[in-house]
Amino acid sequence: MKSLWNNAVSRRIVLTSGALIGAAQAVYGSRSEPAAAPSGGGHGKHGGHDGMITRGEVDHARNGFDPTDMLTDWDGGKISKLPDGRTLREYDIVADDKEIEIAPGLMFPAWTYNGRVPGPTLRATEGDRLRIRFVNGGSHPHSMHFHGIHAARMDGIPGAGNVLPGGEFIYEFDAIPFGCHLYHCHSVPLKRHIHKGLYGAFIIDPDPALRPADQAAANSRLLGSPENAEWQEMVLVMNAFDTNFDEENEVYAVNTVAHAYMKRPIVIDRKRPVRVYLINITEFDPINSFHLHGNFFDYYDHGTTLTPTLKTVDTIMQCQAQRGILEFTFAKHEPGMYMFHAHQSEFPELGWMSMFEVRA
Ligand SMILES: [Cu+2]
Repeated sequence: MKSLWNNAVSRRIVLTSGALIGAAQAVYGSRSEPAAAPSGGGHGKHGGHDGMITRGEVDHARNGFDPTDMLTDWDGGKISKLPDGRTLREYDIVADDKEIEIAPGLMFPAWTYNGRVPGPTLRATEGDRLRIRFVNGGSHPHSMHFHGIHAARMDGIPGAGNVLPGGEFIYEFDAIPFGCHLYHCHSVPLKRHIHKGLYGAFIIDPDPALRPADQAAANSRLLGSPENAEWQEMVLVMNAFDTNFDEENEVYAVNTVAHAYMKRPIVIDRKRPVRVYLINITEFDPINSFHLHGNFFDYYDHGTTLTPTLKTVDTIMQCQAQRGILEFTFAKHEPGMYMFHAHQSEFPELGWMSMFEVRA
């Protein structure tokens, strides 16, 4: 298997060659039908890109998750009040083995949180209490390691919240600091547990009452506030898949499905500002990046500040587990298709290329 796959040429053509996709199917024995013909409808506005993106359609219903829905399906958990008046958010997360389709006809034997890759986007407000009941329904030990502030015994590493198959563990800690964070499995070998799909976004909105000096900015970040409703928010998790286990990625994406937002561009109302929660969880490559066409953005590294850490940039680079918030507007642009993609030139060809469809 390795000799068939482990060179740059095979990585590059995997998404464009029906023969190689067929080979991938044979490797995994998961689908008998050939890769579908190019779709008609979705390509009409930018048919010139047909040669640049995957052919056919992924069966999102069978996957059980849809990249368009995943942009905004915040999970606030089950909410109640603690005796001290604070908000308690309770989550149930189950890890499982599950085959998912990451490009048309290309199945990947993933490990998932709640049946999806990335796992649910957990969203809370600064200072909330979080209680996450984690059940391991998979075939290997797993955990949930949160990037946040918590006790060592809640860290989700071997010896502290690592869960054997069939077992469970309750992680409990406060939602601090505010920002754009993530969680992932921290069982060993780590690179295998991450690249199989055990990760997700973890967003903590600032509490405006605690941020008097930056109240307007804090309000705009707080989900459910009138100020926040003005914004078009979305989460983009940059990920990749090693489909032949040679410790190199064959498929790159944001939110798992290669070229999903080329076929179904993300619609932007140009009158409203845009906020992207961007997270890099890509394994095997040291960095990933985000480049926006025809526009510039302000950037908040880790999302832990309310004033930008970088102003007026059009490209940002992230190592694994680095993340941040991008803010930009198309208010003065003419409507149209505005591309965004990784600026490592190989990644867009292998799936990490997307479109904003800016509408008047
Ligand atoms: Cu794991």
